[in-house]
Amino acid sequence: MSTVNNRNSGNLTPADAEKEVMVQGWAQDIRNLGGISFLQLRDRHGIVQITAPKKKTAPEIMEIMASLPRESVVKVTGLAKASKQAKGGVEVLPSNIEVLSAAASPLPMGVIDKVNVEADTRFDHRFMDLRKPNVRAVFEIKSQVLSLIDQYLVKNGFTEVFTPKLVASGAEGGATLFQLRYFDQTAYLAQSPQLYKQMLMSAGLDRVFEIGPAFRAEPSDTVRHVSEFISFDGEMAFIESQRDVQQMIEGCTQAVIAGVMERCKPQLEILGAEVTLPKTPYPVLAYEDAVEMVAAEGMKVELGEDLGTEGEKLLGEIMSRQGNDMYWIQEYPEEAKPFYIMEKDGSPYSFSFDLDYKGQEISSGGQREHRYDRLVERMEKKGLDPQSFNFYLEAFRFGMPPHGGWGLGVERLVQKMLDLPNIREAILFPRDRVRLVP
Ligand code: AMO
Repeated sequence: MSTVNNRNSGNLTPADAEKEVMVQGWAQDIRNLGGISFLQLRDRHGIVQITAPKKKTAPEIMEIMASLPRESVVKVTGLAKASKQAKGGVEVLPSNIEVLSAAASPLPMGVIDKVNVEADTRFDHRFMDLRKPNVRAVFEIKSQVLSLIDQYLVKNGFTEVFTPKLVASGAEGGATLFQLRYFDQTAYLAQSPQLYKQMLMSAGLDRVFEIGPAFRAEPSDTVRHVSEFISFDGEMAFIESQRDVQQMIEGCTQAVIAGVMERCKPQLEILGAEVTLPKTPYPVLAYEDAVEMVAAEGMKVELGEDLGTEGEKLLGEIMSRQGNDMYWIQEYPEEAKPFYIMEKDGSPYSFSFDLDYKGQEISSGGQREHRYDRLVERMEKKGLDPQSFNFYLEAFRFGMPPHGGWGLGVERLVQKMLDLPNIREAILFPRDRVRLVP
């Protein structure tokens, strides 16, 4: 008996011709034409055609082919044959078909049908939606993004850390905190690793990064806000200025985009996405200049206010006309920034920045206030009770180096890199105000 070669359906090539092969996958499409039956078998790597001419195929197999519901999972053994008609130049003549899991019908949504399916239907049946190669490709790319981030930061002397997601106080404002019962106390889901990554600067870990879930009770229903996202955070001690932090992010985002262009060619082709490497160095805009630039094009933003979604978009268009996809906005008024950001003495500004990519903020950060007294002052100024941050403040009383860092929304980076219309396309099971299932 000849050896059976296990193959991924999409990986069979004409070089496999005349071999006994075994392939498994989903029955994407079945055609029974009387004298011959065709089955398009799909797996993660692609599609192979199973061709069953009635004259050369056992009647039991013809019967299975005739009654097999679409999207069932099957295991096919047979002879691989070179074929000019079949996709990939090879087909399989089945000597055995085993139905591993028959799909019920009707299907909740089609996988290959060209009909436009509502986003809600897609997210309701995400397991089915993800069977589409273009939907799945985004997650293969996202996985590479995470591995590239990791590689870049480790190369730059960072230690990967994991901080608690069940916390006693929030760092990014009370309005977006998810509250829950924690035995007999009140706890919150972490909005960011902010307080912990700063405490680790006092611990001497020097350069840390974390890639993990962050939770925000975002009431806004937009294409760039969700209530659970993956935050890529970094913190660096002994910095001279926020510029040190910005250089690290810039190096990292460039390495990630270049890495995706190199590693993810098949996925980018499936998506029809053209990724280009942003121009470096990323231009630096002062916040007030950014406000003026959008004002010159007819959009009024009050000084001290956020540019807002529309302002960011317009600024993105202006910068894109100058060939810039990525740019910094800095010199934000200290009033607009959280308590942990350092004030620029003698001015209303702060040592903070945002990084925008094609008209959308993807990261923000800055130099931190590491002086205990000044930090407490800033908390009080922002109406916070320093008492409830004791665990954090203590780390500033016994030797805290100057430091700074950033938070970057991984899905926003993926969204903008691939020009996806909605951040939810970069999240397997998105969470927002109206979605908690699946
Ligand atoms: P910030 O609140 O700006 O800063 O968040 C950092 C980055 O996280 C992403 N992000 C989101 N992505 C999707 N949905 C949301 N609801 C959402 N909220 C934020 C964005 C944003 O730029 N502690 C600081 C960072 C620091 O200073 O180190 C912080 O969390 O891409």
